[in-house]
Amino acid sequence: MTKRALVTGVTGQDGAYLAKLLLDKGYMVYGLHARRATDTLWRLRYLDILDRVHLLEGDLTDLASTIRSMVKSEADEVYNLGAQSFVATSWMQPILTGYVTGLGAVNMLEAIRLTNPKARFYQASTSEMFGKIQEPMQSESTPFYPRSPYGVAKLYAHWMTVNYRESFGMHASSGILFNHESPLRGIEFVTRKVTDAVARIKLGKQKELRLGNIDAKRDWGYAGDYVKAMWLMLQQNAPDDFVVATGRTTTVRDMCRIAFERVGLNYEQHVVIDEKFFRPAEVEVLLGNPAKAKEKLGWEATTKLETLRHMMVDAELERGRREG
Ligand code: NAP
Ligand code: F7E
Repeated sequence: MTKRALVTGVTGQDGAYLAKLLLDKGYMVYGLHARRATDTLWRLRYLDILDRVHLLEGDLTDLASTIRSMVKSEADEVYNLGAQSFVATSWMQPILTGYVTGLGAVNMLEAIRLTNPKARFYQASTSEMFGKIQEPMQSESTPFYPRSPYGVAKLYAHWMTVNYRESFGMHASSGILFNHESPLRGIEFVTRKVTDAVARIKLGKQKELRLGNIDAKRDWGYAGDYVKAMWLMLQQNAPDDFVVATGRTTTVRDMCRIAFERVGLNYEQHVVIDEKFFRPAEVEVLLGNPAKAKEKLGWEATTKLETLRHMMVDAELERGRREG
């Protein structure tokens, strides 16, 4: 029988890659699609899957939408990727972030509980929940200490996922994913902001790149690898929580250097530090321990940061040349 999946946030970076993965596995894929005045379907077009994903209009903050999406999709597996996901914005819109990123997950859990409690649920949790890190390498047992309204909202959604699992016996799993990037990353996130600038500088369209705290360190992986871990979690007999990471951490500065070097440029001649991009409270360093995911899911990150940076710079150069 054809398996059916519902993906919230299907128009986002991970939603697009996950939808592609599921389609390739023969799933019928439904996507919750929040109406916007501008075009948000470009990633589904980029992966050439727009006509194969069944888009269901709805918003995570609207319980009727989540119930209707469950009824219409008759999903066996639900991946909750929808969120206000930009950390910096979460200080400007903390309440909206709470509604979408926190309560939105509960709307989805309630919709499942009311319509088909046997459906399996994946919650997109995040390394931002570790925030001010309590251990040098963060695993499933590391205490949380979120540092932004986004991290706090995600922590609420995470514990609600655990709670619905323990209270109602739901197959609800939480993937604590560290930063993962790709050519489909939103332009406001630092890896894509850098590769966009590298291409524009190389093509003579821009001179400088303004950044905030380039001493921050992140454990960066490739989104195409990470969506496989999401799927694997829902194929397990028992629900559980997993850290998904590479186990290597790098400064924003070095990540930048690698990208500029790809086109023969020196980042030091182009990067300007701008206070505007500093955050009210910073997550200084993140480094994940993916041992449990390797042992139980057989999952491992396979794309090195250098390969990822080159992939993103090359895609950006091609975009830049196409746009003229
Ligand atoms: P993304 O590109 O920002 O995508 C977010 C998605 O959520 C978009 O499709 C967006 O739709 C949708 N959305 C926003 N508000 C919504 C609402 N009110 N109702 C329904 N949908 C709404 O994020 P991503 O990088 O793919 O990440 C996917 C998920 O994983 C997110 O929950 C994120 O917080 C989490 N996460 C990401 C990372 C990472 O490094 N990428 C790491 C850990 C966890 P529009 O396009 O219409 O705005
Ligand atoms: O920042 C520093 C910034 O915005 C990374 C989201 O997917 O991953 C992402 O959150 C670091 C931070 O990602 C600029 O201060 C310096 O230390 O790319 P980012 P993030 O905040 O780590 C987690 C796991 C998620 O769950 C989130 O949804 O880079 N940084 N200068 C800058 N960051 C940005 N955006 N822009 C700068 O100019």
